[in-house]
Amino acid sequence: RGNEDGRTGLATKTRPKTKKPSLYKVLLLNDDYTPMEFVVLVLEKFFAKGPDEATRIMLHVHHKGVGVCGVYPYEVAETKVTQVMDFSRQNGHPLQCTMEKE
Ligand code: TYC
Repeated sequence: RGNEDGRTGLATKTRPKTKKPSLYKVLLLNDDYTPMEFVVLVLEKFFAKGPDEATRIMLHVHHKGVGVCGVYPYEVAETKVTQVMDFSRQNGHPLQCTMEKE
């Protein structure tokens, strides 16, 4: 619609109905104990990465100390962090996952 009401001629506001949610990066942190294959599994299982991309991200974290697994709206990012932390603890690994505003 435009900025004028069709019947009354009164001004109306043209504006997208919804606002975009803020996005959050989900980060994996390096440690000395979590097996590389487990980190690859986490990236495949919770972040829908294929084997090559998962391995690339894992090696990036291994060498740089931190890396981005994906970017999501707040609640999705929060769920991924919880899933990764729970799954890692269930399997006896100290892997750390966190999030930060993009
Ligand atoms: N540094 C670990 C090792 O040498 C592998 C690893 C990679 C751990 C990425 C955590 O987020 C991580 N086994």
